[in-house]
Amino acid sequence: MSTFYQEGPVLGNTYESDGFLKSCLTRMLPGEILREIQPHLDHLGHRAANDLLALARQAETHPPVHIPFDAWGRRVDEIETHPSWDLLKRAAAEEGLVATGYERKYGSWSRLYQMTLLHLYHPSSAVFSCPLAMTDGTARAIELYGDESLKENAYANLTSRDPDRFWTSGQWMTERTGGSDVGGTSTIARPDGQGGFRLQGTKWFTSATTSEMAMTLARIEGAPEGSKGLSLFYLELRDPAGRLNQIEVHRLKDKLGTRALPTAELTLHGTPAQLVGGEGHGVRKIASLFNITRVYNAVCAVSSMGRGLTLAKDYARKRRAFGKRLLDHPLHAETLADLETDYRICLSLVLQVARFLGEAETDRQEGRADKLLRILTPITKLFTAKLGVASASEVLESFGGAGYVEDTHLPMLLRDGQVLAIWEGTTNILSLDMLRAISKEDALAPLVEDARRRLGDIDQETLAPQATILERELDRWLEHFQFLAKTGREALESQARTLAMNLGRCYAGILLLEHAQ
Ligand code: MFK
Ligand code: FAD
Repeated sequence: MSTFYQEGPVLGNTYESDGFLKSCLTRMLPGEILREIQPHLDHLGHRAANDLLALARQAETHPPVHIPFDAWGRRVDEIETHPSWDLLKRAAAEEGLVATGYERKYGSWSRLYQMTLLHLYHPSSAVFSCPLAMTDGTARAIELYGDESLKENAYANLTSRDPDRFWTSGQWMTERTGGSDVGGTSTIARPDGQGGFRLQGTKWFTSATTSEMAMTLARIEGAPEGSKGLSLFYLELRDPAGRLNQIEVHRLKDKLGTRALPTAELTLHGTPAQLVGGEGHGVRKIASLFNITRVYNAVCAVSSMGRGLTLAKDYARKRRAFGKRLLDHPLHAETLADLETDYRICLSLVLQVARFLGEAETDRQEGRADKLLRILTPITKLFTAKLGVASASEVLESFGGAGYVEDTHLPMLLRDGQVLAIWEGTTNILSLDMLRAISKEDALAPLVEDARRRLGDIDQETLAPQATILERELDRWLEHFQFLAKTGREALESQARTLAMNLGRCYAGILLLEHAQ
């Protein structure tokens, strides 16, 4: 009888062990800021491999439960989550996952710091990063469109570091008629006669349904059809006594992944709500929210890639086949090297987007960062999500059969990775959003200029061949785009995904080359 038992992969401090992340931050951040924030990154990297990881595993194995009625038949619609889910929320507040982006202690660098925290937190969070994303996006929407009372109350709670005060927010856009085509929203808002509104309608996907508040879209009675007739609303889920505010929860979704995250179908039966940013143009206003969640989505996709890669590399040092370690087989080593390249390409891209986000919000570049962020957000979201799914699949395969077995916690990487390409805008919808950013915001020229400037700055002695390849790729991309644009809208739309993926790969390649010098 064999006495052999395979050693599994072991996770160490996820900041300390990520040499590429550290070298990117050293390159991008002013030295004094990096010195100041490094202990925090190190601390969170430690937690990600220890207590947070344990909490995330508990939350995954104890998914939320919907309790429609109490013992006496009263409708209560409780959603019970495991205590570990609540502890992940407390940890997020204590570590300033949202607050860091709004305190702006490091000015335009604050977002890069915050997104690095998210990068460390997400893979050990059982996707508590989802409510955090919507919380952050909501804080931004309130900052831009909210009145003083929203800023003093909801905003202060959403950006708090105090776990007893910290609120999370939902983002309720999707109805049964369509999550992409939100213009078909049929939720109606009726004035309540006291300056507020009452909402009536059904929302088909509402994640983080245990949040304290949500931002949603509804049509004020009599407003025109289509998306411009929609308005943006703020609502609180519960009254002061803790009862749901005329919200009926039908059921929780039975999902492929994100199992700890409660995602409900619900109906608003006259739920009190407050108009945000005036009547109409709700989609344009809620875009300030979903453009933030799309950045979160990208950071989380990349951080999961990093987690899978770390585990696969550790395992390849421990597992033996045909007389040597997996790592010593040239083909397995090459497979891991490809995963590493994809991780580095994607990490370079998301860190740069975080940088542009910080610049755009602190407005140091007179609109330049705004345009770069506008076009790079959909590209980065779709590109990292697609590479993330492919990477997770390869990571599972690199463990052989163990990668397919639930108690290794590896299948979760693939199940949770898949959703990142669906929610917050599918790949096609984001490809079309890239076209929208080009046609409406004139955002292509600044991106091409930025790419050419970076190529021009690359060290010609050592990296000239790679720079030339990328320059040609960029030229070819522009030719392709101009040809399609001349051919007509249908041709351009049909190729939008190819265009977005290729531009993402080319720009990210340029960023990676910059890091290589
Ligand atoms: C762990 C990871 C964290 C992530 C957590 C996620 C959890 C939440 C899960 C969710 O999925 S929440 C729901 C997410 N839903 C979406 O993202 C919707 C996807 N569909 C789209 O994005 C459609 O393209 C869109 C709804 C925007 C189409 O709407 P329209 O109204 O048919 O398009 P139109 O007329 O082009 O745009 C209306 C206005 O919005 C225009 O402005 P104007 O009023 O000034 O003309 C657009 O310019 C503006 N707009 C649209 N997209 C924009 C934008 N502005 C800025 N940025 C954008 N991306
Ligand atoms: P559809 O819009 O019907 O799309 C179906 C397919 O058609 C997609 O492949 C899409 O790319 C394609 N398509 C659509 N239009 C076009 C076009 N013009 N050109 C080319 N292709 C097109 N939503 C919320 O509002 N709040 C939440 O909290 C939330 N949580 C979610 C949690 C999970 C786990 C999941 C899976 C979804 C969640 N969603 C949430 C919903 C999510 O945002 C939508 O599922 C998503 O936006 C897609 O909408 P849909 O499902 O209606 O698909």
